[in-house]
Amino acid sequence: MKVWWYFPQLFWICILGVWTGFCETVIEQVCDSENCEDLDQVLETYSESKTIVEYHWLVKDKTMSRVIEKIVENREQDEGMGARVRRSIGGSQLRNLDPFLLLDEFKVKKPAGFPDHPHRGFETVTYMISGSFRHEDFCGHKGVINSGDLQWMTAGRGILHCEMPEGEELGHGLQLWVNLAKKDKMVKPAYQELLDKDIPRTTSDGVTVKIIAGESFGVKSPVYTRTPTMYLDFTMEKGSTLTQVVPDGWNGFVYVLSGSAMFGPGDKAKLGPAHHTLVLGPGNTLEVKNNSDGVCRFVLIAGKPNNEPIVQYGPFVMNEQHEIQEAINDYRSARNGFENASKWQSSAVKG
Ligand SMILES: [Mn+2]
Repeated sequence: MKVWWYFPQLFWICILGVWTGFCETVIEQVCDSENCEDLDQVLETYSESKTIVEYHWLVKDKTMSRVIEKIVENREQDEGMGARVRRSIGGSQLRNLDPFLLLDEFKVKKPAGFPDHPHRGFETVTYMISGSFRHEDFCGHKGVINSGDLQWMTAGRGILHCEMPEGEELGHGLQLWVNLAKKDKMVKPAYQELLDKDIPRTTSDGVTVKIIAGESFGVKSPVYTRTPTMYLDFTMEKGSTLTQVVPDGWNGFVYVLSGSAMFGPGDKAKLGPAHHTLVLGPGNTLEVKNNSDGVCRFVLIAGKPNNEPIVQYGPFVMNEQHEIQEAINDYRSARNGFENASKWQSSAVKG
């Protein structure tokens, strides 16, 4: 047999080696938190996720540029106790966009805030734009996230927590709710917290991107997403252009934080002004051109749909009605994940 016959085999062995190494790096970072899930379980779930494989295959696929299917203006509304919120996903015009249940741009100043409340069945992702927020939960997990920091919280089977502004400054940020697939709804709660300085970012030709989840310009986020998710924070200088891969089959949207730009291909491009949500049509890339007079900042969020029934009752999101009743009963009777609920109060509530 000829020597060259072994070359393809060696190639695949190398690929496997690199892939395994990458998986281990991600898992180590995920498990930094003490409240963490069983490592083997995380690894198993991770290996089922096709996220990274899909990204690479896309390069070989034919490019299909996504057009903007729907544009919704998100007006500021009162969320009680002085919190001001612009609801992107989760409002009356965009009930949900599988796997996303909600995206809020919040502006909260003391004494307003979000005192003790439960969650079950999904993840809450808090990303601070400016100011600080204090977080405290019923398992003793607490901390402050500051401007640019990220907290990716998997509520799983149950979290009771409070989220309050810290200091006198206005707390300005985004909160995204990512639904969990049926198989993950009752997992043990987990946290992934990244300081601003630890979130990977890159700049190229007037485009700066912070990679909160997924991949952009060949740079990957260390955040592990049970539901394959992409979350990118773009700042585009005047005159800059961008083509970003958004995996085929994923649902995606853009939420414009400030400035404006044109989204979509060529003459099909549509204007995306600040505080508007742009829902992406099918395809595998998104083209953006900033031909405005200033800088445009927006987040691009996309995820693999679960394609499962969604039954939501406030902070509980399950697949069936009876599971909602169970969640309410579990919370009230402090069981099945809500064990500490009856004896816990946050320091904000206790005063
Ligand atoms: Mn919450």
